[in-house]
Amino acid sequence: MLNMKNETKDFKSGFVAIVGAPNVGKSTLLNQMLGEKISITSKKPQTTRNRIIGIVHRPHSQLIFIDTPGIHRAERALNIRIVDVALSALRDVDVVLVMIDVANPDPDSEAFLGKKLKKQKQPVVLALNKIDLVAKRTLLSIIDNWSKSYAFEAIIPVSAILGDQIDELLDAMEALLPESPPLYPDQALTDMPERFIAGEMIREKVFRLTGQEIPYSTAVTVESFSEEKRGGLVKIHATIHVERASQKGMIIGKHGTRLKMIGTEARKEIERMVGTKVYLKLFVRVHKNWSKDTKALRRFGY
Ligand SMILES: Nc1nc2c(ncn2[C@@H]2O[C@H](COP(=O)(O)OP(=O)(O)OP(=O)(O)O)[C@@H](O)[C@H]2O)c(=O)[nH]1
Ligand SMILES: [Mg+2]
Repeated sequence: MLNMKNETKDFKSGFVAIVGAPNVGKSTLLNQMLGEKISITSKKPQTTRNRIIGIVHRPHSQLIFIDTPGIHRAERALNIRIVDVALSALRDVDVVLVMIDVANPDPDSEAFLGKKLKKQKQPVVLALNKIDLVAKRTLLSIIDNWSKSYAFEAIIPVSAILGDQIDELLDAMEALLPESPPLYPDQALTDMPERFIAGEMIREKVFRLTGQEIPYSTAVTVESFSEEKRGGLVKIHATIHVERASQKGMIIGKHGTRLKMIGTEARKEIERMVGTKVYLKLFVRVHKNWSKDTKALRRFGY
């Protein structure tokens, strides 16, 4: 007889969309739940631009998370596109996890998101993130306010960065999943190719190591990603696209120092992911006003 252990009634599996305003800590939470970094993070809003899938395996459940771009009122073609990505992730999931930042309320984005949620039929869990930054009394009044605003299935205060209350949050979401055999193989962490994550890691370093408008004018494409059969070296050629010649100069920096820093930091992070040495070659190109050009957006993966 077949072994049906994981395929019977006592197993749950399903999709959870993580949504919220920019910068609330959605990607930090995903990485914390996975115990691995697959989604890039930074202090600056609008870091995430695609749907990022991460799979959490528990003894009686499998939770498939979709990290999404921060939802905000968007104007540029790129931003309209990324908000669309976030909203469309809401469509086919079993549970919605809304996250807010208790230390930095964003009433405008929260109101915008609230309107969208009213149309949702799925159960919604609220994670109040960054509790490490506020006093307990403040937190209690925030919980009180939010509990009056919507019929959440659960409200869980967490610290994504410290990992506080993450199990409680997972328990709350697990309880809402449908009974189902696992939808992904046992060890699967994500379904995104390493090539894509490598490009994201390069983009993260640009977000972290440059200022002003540069991060928002940057896209990264990976031209080649090849693994040598012997020696286990991974060779990557990638291009950093910017919108103006002056931005190219800022990315490269004096005597190439900034580009070197971006390359070194990205390489170390990619090495951790692939578990072998990496050779990373970066190019910088100007593609005028790409973030306003829908054709270019598609070419760059948005
Ligand atoms: N103090 C504190 N900082 C946090 C916590 N969670 C995330 N952060 C920080 O908040 C910033 C934003 O985190 P991200 O995970 O990139 O936020 P995000 O919601 O994915 O942002 P977008 O992708 O831009 O929408 C980073 O600097 C994180 O280190 C937390 O629990 N406590
Ligand atoms: Mg993010």
